[in-house]
Amino acid sequence: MGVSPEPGYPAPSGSLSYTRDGAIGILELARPDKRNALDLATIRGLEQFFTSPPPDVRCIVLGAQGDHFSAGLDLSEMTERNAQSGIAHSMLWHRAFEAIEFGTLPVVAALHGAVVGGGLELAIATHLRVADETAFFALPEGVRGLFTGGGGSVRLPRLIGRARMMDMMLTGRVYDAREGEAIGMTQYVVEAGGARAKAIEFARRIATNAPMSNFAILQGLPRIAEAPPEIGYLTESLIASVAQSDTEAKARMADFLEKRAAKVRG
Ligand code: 1HE
Repeated sequence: MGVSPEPGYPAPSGSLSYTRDGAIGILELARPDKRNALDLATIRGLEQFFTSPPPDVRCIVLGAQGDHFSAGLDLSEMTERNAQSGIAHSMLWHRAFEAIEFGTLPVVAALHGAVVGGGLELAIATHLRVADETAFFALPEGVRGLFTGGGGSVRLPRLIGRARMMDMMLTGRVYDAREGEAIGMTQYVVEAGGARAKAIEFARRIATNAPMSNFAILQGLPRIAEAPPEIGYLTESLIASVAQSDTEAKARMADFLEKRAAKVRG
């Protein structure tokens, strides 16, 4: 399976680079000289990409060039912002990251080095995170006189708990990769330099799931988990019923019953 730049999908901004590897699309933050600080062009590029992802891929790997995933918000763009433009800026981030979390394709993040501030907010909008041993997680907003603006105060407490996020913001606490895994910030840790390859491996596997199942997992699971139980149970029944009536599901179940499908192995 060759890796090819996608002519139809040029980097929406110069700070993003896109290649395709079979059914997998690989999008990378590409401002390593600025430690992949997230400027307006990059956030707009992410919004554009994930709102209309390439039609012929089934899973996206989101990684980064250079030694760090992302240093967060580009602080050089902040100085002139007033309250009103600050709200608009934050809402743009929200739209971009919602396009990831509630988009049509599963997104696997490959993390290394700094995953901080807005970079962490970006990482936790993805569906699966693979960090290498060099990764570290922090929220330096408190130190910089800022607050999260990319949905971090909504997503991160659900992931690691409110008390831990409070600690990170008040004291500047930094979690290393293993600690991040232990508290649920990342699902996997691999050896230094291995996150991209592992993320691609997971993405290939995810791409073989029935598309309807992936859709149900992405759209249904987070909403059901946040819903009052009585709404959650009903929504689960409805989604389960739609998923199992899909012809793909019927074919896959027949494959298993007729001994053509792989078994689950311990
Ligand atoms: C930047 C940024 C940035 C680096 N905005 N330009 N984020 C932070 O508070 C993290 C700030 N960055 C760092 O702590 C460090 O840069 C790193 C630990 C990520 C990497 O350190 P290092 O030694 O590899 O790089 P460096 O020498 O600090 O930076 C290299 C260049 O990148 C340098 O520019 P140069 O022109 O002097 O070469 C830096 O100025 C530039 N750079 N980080 C702009 N963040 C939606 S709200 C979200 C709120 C937040 O994200 S707050 C957290 C902001």
